Amino acid sequence: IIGGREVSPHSRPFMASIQDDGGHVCGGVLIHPEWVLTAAHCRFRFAKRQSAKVVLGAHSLSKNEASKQILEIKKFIPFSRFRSDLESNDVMLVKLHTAAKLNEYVQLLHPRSKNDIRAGTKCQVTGWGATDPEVLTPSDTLQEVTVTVISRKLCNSRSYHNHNPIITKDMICAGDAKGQKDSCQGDSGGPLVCKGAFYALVSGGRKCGDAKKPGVYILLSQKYEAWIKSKLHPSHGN
Ligand code: 4AZ
Repeated sequence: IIGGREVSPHSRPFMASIQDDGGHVCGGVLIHPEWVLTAAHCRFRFAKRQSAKVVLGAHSLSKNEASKQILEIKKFIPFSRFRSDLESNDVMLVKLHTAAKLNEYVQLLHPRSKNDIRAGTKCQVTGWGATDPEVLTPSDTLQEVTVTVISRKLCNSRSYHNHNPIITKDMICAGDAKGQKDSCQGDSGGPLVCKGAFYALVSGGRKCGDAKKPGVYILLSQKYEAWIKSKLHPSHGN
């Protein structure tokens, strides 16, 4: 998170840090005691997929916090039509081996499916990603910043041209006119919360903290909601 601030410890109890032996790799959101929602491209960032773990209840990644639950992963389920080349459908479910114990430090956040968000809406993005665009190492403590939704038209315009693959209706751009507030490496898979509702996931962007290269987020639209439901509750049809 660029240009943000440290959140009050445990005030975002739905946040997951997805880690491998080398430490934090991606953010995620606990949407059910056994399921974390994250970005599909995170799958390629694990040095060893077998050693990947989900850490819940954390504030500082380095400290031995009694609130932490470190859980093994049973499987990764990327969205069926995830395309890493187009950076589209960058959504993945992570099934935990054992259910998280919900308490003061570990709670669920349910996605609110929405098919668009108006440009100008202010949203919060939260994560342990890099705080310096020049030093792409994770932050020890959980950070958050407010960013503003930018229209797709502007985001796809030549002067913003951010993204080789275009910003489709499944994606939104959000940033800051001065470019000083943004998500960054390691924030991928974390939540974008607008007016208190969890609407989107951090997907990526070309750089961090550049005014004309805003962050790209995956909008949790109905198609993802239906897919999540079919994986979480396979007996209810589908
Ligand atoms: C990343 O690599 C990443 N500035 C996340 C967010 C942004 C860029 C890169 C947006 O995880």
